[in-house]
Amino acid sequence: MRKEFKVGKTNVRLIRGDITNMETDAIVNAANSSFMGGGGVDGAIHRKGGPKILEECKKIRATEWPQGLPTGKAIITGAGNLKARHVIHTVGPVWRGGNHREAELLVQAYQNSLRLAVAKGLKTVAFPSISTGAYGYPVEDACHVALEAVKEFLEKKDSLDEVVFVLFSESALEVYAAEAEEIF
Ligand code: AR6
Repeated sequence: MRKEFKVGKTNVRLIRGDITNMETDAIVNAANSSFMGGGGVDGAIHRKGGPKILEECKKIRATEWPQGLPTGKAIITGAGNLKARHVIHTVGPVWRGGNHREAELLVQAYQNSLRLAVAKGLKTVAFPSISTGAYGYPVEDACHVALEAVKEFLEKKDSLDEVVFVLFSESALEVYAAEAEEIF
């Protein structure tokens, strides 16, 4: 199955891996609204990236988002000890059956992350499968929303070189790859 696609000038790639090993300009963190760390990808990023990331998050929390980061929004910090240059922290929706604006909020999480990357002049961005772990979004539904959101964004803005989806399991990679064949 194909794992590489093109939208305008931008490559969209699907790989299996650990997002903390990526050397992209930014990796995206599937955070929660406190953006003070947690489990899953969030835990892995803060563990491996070291305390600098949390320090920056605390400053942004104190100044810009004292009530926490709303679902669908994104912020950017450095990446501490990681090989990536930046971490974009976004909050995906908690799955509550599908009739609570989950899809719309998941689109916002992807597109606001990409918007921030473009605004900072970044060229390569890696995403995990947002919301499909602790937040319970079924991966078959989430991958459709994620790939459509990225495609829609890239059709309007062509300044990124590459968007990579880093899937943690072979099964998630297969689900994403099958859906990508339909979408791209
Ligand atoms: N690299 C790539 N993907 C990963 C990694 C990794 N190192 N680790 C896990 N995944 P989750 P969510 C996959 O739970 O559902 C946190 O506690 C994982 O298999 O990390 O958006 C936050 O603080 C799954 O497919 O994020 C929030 O409270 C996907 O990443 C909450 O979880 C997302 O799983 C956010 O939940």
